[in-house]
Amino acid sequence: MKTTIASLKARQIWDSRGRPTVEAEVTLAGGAVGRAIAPAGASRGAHEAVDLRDGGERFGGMGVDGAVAAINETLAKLLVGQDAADQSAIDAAIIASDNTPNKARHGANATVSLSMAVLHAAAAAEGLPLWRYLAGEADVRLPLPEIQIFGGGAHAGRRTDIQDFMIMTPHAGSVRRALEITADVYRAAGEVMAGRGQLSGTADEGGWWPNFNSNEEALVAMVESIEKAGYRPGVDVYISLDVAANELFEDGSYRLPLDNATMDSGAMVDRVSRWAATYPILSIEDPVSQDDMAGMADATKRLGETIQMIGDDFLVTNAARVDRAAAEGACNAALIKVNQAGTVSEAKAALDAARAQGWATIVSARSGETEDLTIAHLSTGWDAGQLKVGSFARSERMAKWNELLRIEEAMGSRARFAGIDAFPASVAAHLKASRA
Ligand code: 2PG
Ligand code: MG
Repeated sequence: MKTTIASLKARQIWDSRGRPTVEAEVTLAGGAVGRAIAPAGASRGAHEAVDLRDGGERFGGMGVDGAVAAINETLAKLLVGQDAADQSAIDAAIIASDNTPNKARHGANATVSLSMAVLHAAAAAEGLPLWRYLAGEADVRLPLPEIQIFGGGAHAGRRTDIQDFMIMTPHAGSVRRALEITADVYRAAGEVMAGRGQLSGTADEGGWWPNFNSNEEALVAMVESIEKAGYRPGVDVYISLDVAANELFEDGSYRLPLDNATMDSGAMVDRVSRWAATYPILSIEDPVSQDDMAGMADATKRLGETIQMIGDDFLVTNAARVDRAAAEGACNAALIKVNQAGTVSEAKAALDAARAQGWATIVSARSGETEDLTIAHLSTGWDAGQLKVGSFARSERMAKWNELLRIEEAMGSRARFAGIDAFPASVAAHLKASRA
C-alpha cells in the first residue's frame, strides 16, 4: 500500500528560544514524506502532556536525546508497516506504547512530532495540502486570527502579570485584510511605546516588550495603538487577553505584583470583569487558574454572554476536562494545542468535545515555536474558526500567518473568513446586534 509507513526517524533541531526540540520524519512506501516539529510552552498547565527533557547540565537540562531515542528506538519499530492513512490507529499505538496519563514515558515532544509527521505524510500521499486532506469535500472557513501586540507574563520576564495583549478583527472579511489591520496596529503600538520612551524590543512571541507600570496601562496603550493606526476600538478592532492566571496563583491567592495586588478568586474575577467593562475586550483566556472551577464558572456566568471565555491551562486540550467544565458552566471556548494532548487524534477529540458543547475553538501555537506550519492547516482543515500564533513579528510566527494567506489564495472564490461566526453563539449575536 502506498500509505504504509516504510521508515521513520527523529532528530534534534532548535526552536525559537534556541532550545532543542524534536523533528520527526516519516517516509511511506509510495515515497511520500511527512515532517513535523514539536513546539514547547513556557506557561504550562499541570494537567497537560509533558515533554521528555534530558535534565542535567547540558542545554540547561532541556536536551531531547531521550525523546529522539523514544522515536528512533521504540516507536519506529512499532509503526513501520502500519497504515499512515489510519491516524487513529497510529495514535492509539503511540498512546498504548507510552502507557502513561501524560506521555511521560516517550515525551509529548516525541509523540506530537511523530503523530503530526504521520498526518503530513498521509496528506502528501494523496497529493493534497494538509488543510484540504483534513477537510475532505467540506467547505471550511479560514480562521479568524488572534494576534499579540504586547507580550508579558512568562514570555517577558513577568514584566506584566497578564501574559498576552492581543487584537481580533472579526469584521475584516478575509485573512488578508485581518493581517493588514494587524500590521497597522502592531506598527502603531511600537510608535506608542517609542513615544512614551518605553520601547524595549520584543518578547518571546514577537509582541512588544510590555514596559508598563500597571496591567491597566497596557490596556490603555492597546486602545491608543488601535486609534493611532486609524481604527475604531470595539468597532473595527477588539482586544483579547490571555491572563494565564495559573502563573499568578500561589498559596491559594492570585498575585499581581505590577498592580501590587493579592486577591482571592472572587476579587480576581471582579478585576477582570472591571477591565472587560472598561475596555473593548472580546475574548479572555484563563482568567483564573487551572483548577479554579468555581472561579471559571463565575467568570463565565458574569461575562460569557458577550465575551469569549477560553480555557487553555484550564482545559489542556483534553476532552474529559472540556466535558467537566461544560457541566459546571465554565468556559465557552477551548484553546487547542496538539502538544498539550500529545497526539493529533486526542487534540481533535478535545476540539470535537468543545464543538459538541456549542463552544468556539481556537487552534494555538506555543511560545516556543519553529518553522513548522501544521497549525495553519489544522485550524483551517478542522474548521476551528480561530487561530492564535503569537505576534506579528519573528518568522516562526509570520510563517504561520503567511501560510494562511497561501491557503486563502488557493481557496479562491470559495474562500470564507470565519469572522463573527467564529465566536460562541451568544457572543456572535451580541457582536451582530452591536453592529446593527
Ligand atoms: C498560551 C501560550 C501561547 P505557552 O499560554 O496560550 O501564548 O503560551 O506556549 O507558553 O503556554
Ligand atoms: Mg494561554
